[in-house]
Order: sequence, then C-alpha cells, then structure tokens
Amino acid sequence: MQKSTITDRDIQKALVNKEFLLYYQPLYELKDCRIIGVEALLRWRHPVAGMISPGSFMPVAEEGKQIYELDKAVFREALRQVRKWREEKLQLELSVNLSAKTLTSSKHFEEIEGILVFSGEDTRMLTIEITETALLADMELAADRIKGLRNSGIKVALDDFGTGYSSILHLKKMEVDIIKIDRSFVEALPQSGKDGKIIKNMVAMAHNLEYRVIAEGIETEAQLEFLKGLSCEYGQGYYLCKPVPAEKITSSRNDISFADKQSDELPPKLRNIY
Ligand code: G
Ligand code: MN
Repeated sequence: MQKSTITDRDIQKALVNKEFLLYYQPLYELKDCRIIGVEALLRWRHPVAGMISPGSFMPVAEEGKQIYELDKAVFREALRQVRKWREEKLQLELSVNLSAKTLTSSKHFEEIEGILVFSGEDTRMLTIEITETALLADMELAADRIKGLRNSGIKVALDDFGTGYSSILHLKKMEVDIIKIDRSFVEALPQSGKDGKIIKNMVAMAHNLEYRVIAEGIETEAQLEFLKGLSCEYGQGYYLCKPVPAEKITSSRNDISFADKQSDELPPKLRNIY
C-alpha cells in the first residue's frame, strides 16, 4: 500500500477492525548494553498490504483527526502491556510517542491524562516523546503542557532532535528531560567527519544543558563505538535490537531478555544483558 493512497477513512476503518498493534524497541545504556526501557512503536497489520510502518500512515493521520484516536489507542495499549509486564515481575520503563497535535488539543490531551490516571501506573516509569518537527505551531501551549506532565513525574523527550526548523529554539523554550538525536545524524557515522562533528557537539550541548541523550538508529557496531566515545550514554537501533512484539520481551532472573532469539525480527548481534 503506497503512502499516497492511504486515506483518513482507511485509518478509521483499521481502528474499528483492530488492525493496529504495538511493537516494542528496547532502549539501552550504551556502556554495558543494559536495557533501560522500551519504546512503544505503532504498526498497522494491513490484511492485504501486510505490516505498514508509521512513516507511511502517521502523516495522513496527523493531517486529519485520526491521530487523536491513534494516540489514545497507543497509550491505552502500552499502559495495559506495562501493567501485564509488572504483574509478571518485569519492571520496565516505557516511552510512548505523542503527537504535538494531541498535546495541544485541550479535549484530547485531557483524555490522554484520563487514560494515565485510570491506568494507575507510576508516572515515574513513563516517558512521553514529542517530535520536535511539529512543535512550532503552538509553542507556548506545548511548553505549558510539557511542564504539567513533568510536574506529575512523567519524563519528556524531544524526539527526532535536529530535524526541526528551530531545534535550538525548542531547547530554549521547552523544559524537557531527554533529547533523542535523530537517526539521520547517526546514519553516516563514523565515515562522515562532518556528521561526526555535528553529533559530537549536539551531545556536548545536550549534556551541558543537563539533558539525557539517546541516539536513535544505531545500525552498526562502529556507530555504537563512536557514540560511546562521545559519552553518549543511551541509544537504540537495529544493531542493538529491532522493534519486537511484546511477547518477545520476557523476564529472566529479574533481567530483561528475549524469548525467541531465532526470530528474524532480531538482529544477529543481539546482546543479552546478563
Ligand atoms: O520518530 P521515532 O524515532 O519514534 O521513530 C521510530 C521508528 O524508527 C520506528 O518505526 C522504528 O521501527 C524505526 N527504527 C528503530 N530503530 C531503527 C534503526 O536502527 N534504523 C532505522 N532505519 N529505523 C529504525
Ligand atoms: Mn520516538
């Protein structure tokens, strides 16, 4: 299914037919490849087209009204899963993506808050990721809502950092906890000297401002080593682990592991943490 052929109506129908599901990608502390949590990532299991990634349908959802329903569905499902993991004695921190549109809609943001309260989960276990490209529209309101979330104990991450029109302005205006460096900066490492310098300075600036830094899209061992060399403390990416269905994340001696290491969802260099 081509991105251009997906309509708002298709997404609405898919929600009714329960075709959306969540995958989870572990986030790692790079120095010892210890899992610190998971990011919930939306997938669309289309009956004909197969698995569709959010890059193909999120822009359509964000143009229309379906984004609100998708965001709410993701929060409900991810919090249900975290509860299940907790009941199985698997204590996991959870990152969930929230669109700037939902963040700045009073009605829908209140509903998200309602979902959080209803879940009864500890807010300190939760990080909300907000993509910086979309933040510009109503920056004051966004900053205010972010402040409210942080006051309730939730951590806030600026996602895809560096790709927005005014990344530095966002840093100035938004009080957040975490910066997630967009994978387009990681992609050309370590070959590109220029990208290396950019990312080195991004990490240094983020640390000076006392943010935690997560590098996205680590696909090779060389990229991992380069980032470790810059004291970038956290990361995620296919080299470490691809997004996997919830059932693949299991507990072992109170550590986090993967049930099925042979799955083709998992990269050959999967690192266990024990
Ligand atoms: O915008 P955000 O960073 O939340 O998007 C995450 C998306 O990136 C997910 O759809 C996920 O599957 C994908 N992703 C995760 N790790 C990698 C990676 O190492 N390389 C690439 N190209 N994509 C990745
Ligand atoms: Mn994200």
